[in-house]
Amino acid sequence: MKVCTIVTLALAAGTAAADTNPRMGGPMKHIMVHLHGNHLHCHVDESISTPILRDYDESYTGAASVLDGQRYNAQYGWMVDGVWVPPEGSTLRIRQVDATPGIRVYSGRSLAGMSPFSPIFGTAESSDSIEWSGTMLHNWYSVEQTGNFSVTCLVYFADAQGNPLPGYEPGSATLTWSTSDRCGADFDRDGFVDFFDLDAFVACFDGGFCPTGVNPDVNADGFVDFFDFDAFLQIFESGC
Ligand SMILES: [Cu+2]
Repeated sequence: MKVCTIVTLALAAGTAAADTNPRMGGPMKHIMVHLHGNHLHCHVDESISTPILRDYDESYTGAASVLDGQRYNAQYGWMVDGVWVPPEGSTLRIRQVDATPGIRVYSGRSLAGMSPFSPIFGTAESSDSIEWSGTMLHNWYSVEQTGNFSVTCLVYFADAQGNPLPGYEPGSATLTWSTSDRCGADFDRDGFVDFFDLDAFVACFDGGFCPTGVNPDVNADGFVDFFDFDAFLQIFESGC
């Protein structure tokens, strides 16, 4: 099986890329914001499973290098739902009111294109709120430690001073993540990412033998379902 070994080593060696662009981490998970009368409302798309903060062992180009050595994810995206505009003289703001300690946030893609990766929501002593233009916004969330993480945000109309506009109710959304401690693609934990891992995952997913310390709930949402299959394929394809 010499050929197999060589292929395996090549795959393993090819995983630590230098100077690339960060990954969103999975499909977009939108926070839809709509206005009912004087009430802003947030609806998180629950059809997409809980995102996983992951360290891909890569180094990133330019401002994105703040994510180097971090577990991160950018699947959550703010979106305006329906046709409405802020009341005259006001702007939309998002304020982070609660967060698991250790979570850092960097600003996502603007209309112009590249993410600025500026620290926001209290990261590096930044303000706890940002102005939001209302175009789709995927901020970058990162952590160093493992565990479960969440943040809660309010969306509101703000006056010129940034204070909530009287007469309007803010919307609220809680975003959650978990981390993956190891190379998720190396499912059989033999130190290599190869087709044996795919085999091992399918067996474990189907209720058969699971390697020690590994469980088929790949996206860590508490359920073993098709989303885990999807999540594993994605991890497997992107390597470690
Ligand atoms: Cu999006």
